Amino acid sequence: MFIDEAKVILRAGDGGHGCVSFRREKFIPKGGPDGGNGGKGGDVVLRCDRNEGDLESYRWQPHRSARNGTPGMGRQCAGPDGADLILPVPPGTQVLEEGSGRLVAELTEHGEKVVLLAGGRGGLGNMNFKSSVNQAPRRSTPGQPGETGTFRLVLKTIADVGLVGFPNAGKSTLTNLITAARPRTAPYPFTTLHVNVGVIEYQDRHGRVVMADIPGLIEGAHENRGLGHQFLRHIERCSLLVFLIDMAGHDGRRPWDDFKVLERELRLYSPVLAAKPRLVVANKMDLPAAAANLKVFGKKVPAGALAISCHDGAGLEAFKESVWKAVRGGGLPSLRTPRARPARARRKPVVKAAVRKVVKASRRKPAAKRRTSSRGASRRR
Ligand SMILES: Nc1nc2c(ncn2[C@@H]2O[C@H](COP(=O)(O)OP(=O)(O)OP(=O)(O)O)[C@@H](O)[C@H]2O)c(=O)[nH]1
Ligand SMILES: [Mg+2]
Repeated sequence: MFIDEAKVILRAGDGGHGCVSFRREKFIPKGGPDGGNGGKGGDVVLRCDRNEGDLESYRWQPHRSARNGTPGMGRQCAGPDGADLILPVPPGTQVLEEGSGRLVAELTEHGEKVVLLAGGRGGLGNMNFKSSVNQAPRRSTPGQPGETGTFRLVLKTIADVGLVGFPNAGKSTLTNLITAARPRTAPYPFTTLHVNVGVIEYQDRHGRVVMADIPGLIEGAHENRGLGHQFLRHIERCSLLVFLIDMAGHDGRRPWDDFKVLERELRLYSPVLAAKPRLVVANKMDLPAAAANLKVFGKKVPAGALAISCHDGAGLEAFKESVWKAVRGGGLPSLRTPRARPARARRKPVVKAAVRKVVKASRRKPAAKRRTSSRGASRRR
């Protein structure tokens, strides 16, 4: 099972207590205090690891604790520090404080580490308290308790391109064709239940683009229809969204209606996500109804669509090229980035009829002047 959200209850290690001890050796009377310090408690550390696929292990084992520090010992021996608890998480994991929802940390780069909870400091042994006036102190301090906390781990996949489309549009088929990922494909809706990440390799350019195939989105997903819309979090970090439209019109649906629904559902999930650059792609162009539908689609959606067919591989090179230009090459001129709706134009101030009359009258030329000018005109005639 793919788990992209988990609650964890964490505890850092307590510090070891300081020790009270006196040196006792043959021929050394009154050897003095030699109680060592306690060791520090272990920290709770999150480490970003690209070999981790999801957060499944945290779902089944949410309680985790770091080791406590060992108490100090005689002969001025300090107790060893407790071992840190290292928790591997996949790239793109966000750590939110349970309750407040405050973002505490975000791990995106492989090898990145974040100390989430600090272990308690070790206590001081009695050797630290000797002085000229107190040569045999029986005092030590206890170790500090380690920090504790409850957090929510949320995985947001890191990908350059996110595939958005209705179920059965061919998202997984496309991912299978142009990446090494092998998501399941089948001629029924909701074959994909979680995000699949594939890498498009560009051998000639020595580059790669990471693409995320997500479950299908349907009308009413914001009201939890289908698989809901929570999985859209996996394409939140993408720099390009590919709207994959079934141009043959599945189940009697019309492609331009599908496009409108996808746009709307994205907007309802997050206006920021909906405003991302997009590339509209018309799939299943090998099917009979597709060509006629594409013509109508071009009229209804001004940006048009890039025609491909995963069945016979037509247009796939052009698709890869467009994706490269959009993600690595500074964007496509044809890419439509919906702009935020402009602020509503301010309404003209309503001038009362009486005031308008006064203004008109003041603009009118004086009657006498008009008369002289008309006389002059008749003379000229
Ligand atoms: N004729 C034709 N069939 C296609 C094409 N692309 C995909 N299909 C078929 O469409 C069906 C659904 O494909 P999937 O890749 O599973 O669709 P999906 O968008 O991943 O669907 P969900 O995972 O359910 O969201 C499969 O039977 C594919 O063989 C195409 O270009 N032409
Ligand atoms: Mg799929």
